[in-house]
Amino acid sequence: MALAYNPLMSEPSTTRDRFYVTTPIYYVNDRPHVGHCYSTLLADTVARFMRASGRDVFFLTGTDEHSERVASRAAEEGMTPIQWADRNAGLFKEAFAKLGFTNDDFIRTTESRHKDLVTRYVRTLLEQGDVYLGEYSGWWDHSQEEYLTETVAREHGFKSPVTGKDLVKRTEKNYFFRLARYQDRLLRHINENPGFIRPEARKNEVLGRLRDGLQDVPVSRGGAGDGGAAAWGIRMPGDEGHSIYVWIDALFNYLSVVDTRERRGYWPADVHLIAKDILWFHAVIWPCLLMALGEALPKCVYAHSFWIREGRKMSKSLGNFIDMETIDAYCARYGTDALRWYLLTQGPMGATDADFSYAKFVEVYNADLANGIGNAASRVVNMIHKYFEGKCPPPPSDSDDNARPLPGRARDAAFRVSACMGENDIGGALSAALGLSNAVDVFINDTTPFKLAKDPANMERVGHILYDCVESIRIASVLLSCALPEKMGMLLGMMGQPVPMDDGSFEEPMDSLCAWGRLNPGDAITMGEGLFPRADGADPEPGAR
Ligand code: ME8
Repeated sequence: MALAYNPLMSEPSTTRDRFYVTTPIYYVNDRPHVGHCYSTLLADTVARFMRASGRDVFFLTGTDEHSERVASRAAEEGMTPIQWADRNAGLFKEAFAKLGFTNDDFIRTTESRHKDLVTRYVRTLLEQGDVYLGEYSGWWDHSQEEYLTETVAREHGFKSPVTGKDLVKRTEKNYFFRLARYQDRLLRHINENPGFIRPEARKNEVLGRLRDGLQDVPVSRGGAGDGGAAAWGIRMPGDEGHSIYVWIDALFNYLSVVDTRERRGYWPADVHLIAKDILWFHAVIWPCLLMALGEALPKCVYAHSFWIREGRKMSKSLGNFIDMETIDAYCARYGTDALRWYLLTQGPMGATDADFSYAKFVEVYNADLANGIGNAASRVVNMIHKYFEGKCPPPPSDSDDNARPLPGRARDAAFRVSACMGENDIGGALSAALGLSNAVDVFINDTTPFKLAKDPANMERVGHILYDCVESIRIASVLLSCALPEKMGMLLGMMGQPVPMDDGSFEEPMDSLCAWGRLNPGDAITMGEGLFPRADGADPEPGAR
């Protein structure tokens, strides 16, 4: 097929192993909220970790702009669609920049670099006969901009399964993609690649629906004489009366952005991070489109669940979204890292929804951060100041000594963090990293250096204990830096160690940073401010109105 990238031209040189992570591109009909921030945070954390591990990372997010709802909202606001899209895309960019996200690009589907390639992909599909003109009649879910089959519509009482709004019976002359043609190949791919759709529950859901068989799907809009919608969208090649259906346009972003000479090597994506609401498009329609174009398939589609609020779905009508004002208020009071930690460790990765709760936030903040890594670090640094004038004491000679549990714990933690991250198990990775700092606390309680130090004859032993502690804190900080970049950067700085750069990478790959014994006797360990001051749950919720 005619791709923008010409493989005969010289390959851009990069010898590092590539890693490509994406988020959904978000509709610009509305403002960003915690759900959008969450998916993008997951991608940011994975991207930072992979960069720190020495991978050549490309992290993509962006906005999906050719939606009918953008055109209608813009009209309500007395703006043109692009004015409305500009305004809201700006809000997404601003929100993501404030949260320190390290996306390498931000695609807006109204940009010509995307539109030109989408036109080219669809033209190829038309020329190959994978897209054809036909007539479609189905149940249109206006709130989700998708057609539902008769069975699904009936199952949900002819209401949108997502928003509960009425479905409308609609007939259109449309261009169709021959989805049915790819059913067997898709099924084989899912069965042969157990990691393709994650988590397991979502894979089973897709397999269940595939048992009903696939029907061809419309890929254009406008055949119903719906001039307004067709006018806001990418033209169907060779047919001015139709525009390309917003979902097809949007899915292609993952490919169009890297379909350039410099970036081609990033394809296929390592992981598309999405939520369960858009699983079908990503796990079924997208891979079939890619197969039709002769492209490699993404290695993993990971669909997390939803953030909910007090047990209820967040929605505009309930007005219970955790919006950017609330997010900003949490960050202002506790720091961005604290919010990152709460979302990452308590969020809806896996198959169950997660409730956003202030009480839980305070509990987790105090347990993991204030009394966890924060307290372990300050205990160790304070003792090094009290007993060793702020200089790293000498280590014992044998790191395999059975009385020294920490070197082994640090090795295991580094291994587990890496293994979990490779499986998109961010929660598992962070709990392994935090486990190392908890092990420091336990070791201090067991060995009681503060008691031993009362007798000057014990100072060598106290030094040995504190060496293992500070070295473990150093390694835990490296491992936690993808989740807590600011605070772990401060902590590493206090130990005179390399700090993560703005994109999360270090000057050296993580493997060598996590090797035991980088701190040398005599290295200055400075006292910093408390990293995570205790939170008081009696304070009103940040941003409460
Ligand atoms: O669906 N909890 O855009 P969208 C967790 N443009 N994540 C949530 C969430 C919640 N309560 N609400 C939203 C679209 N999200 C299309 C995508 S991709 C080619 C096109 C996140 O603005 C989650 O990632 O409705 C979900 O999949 C996405 O926002 C939907 O964003």
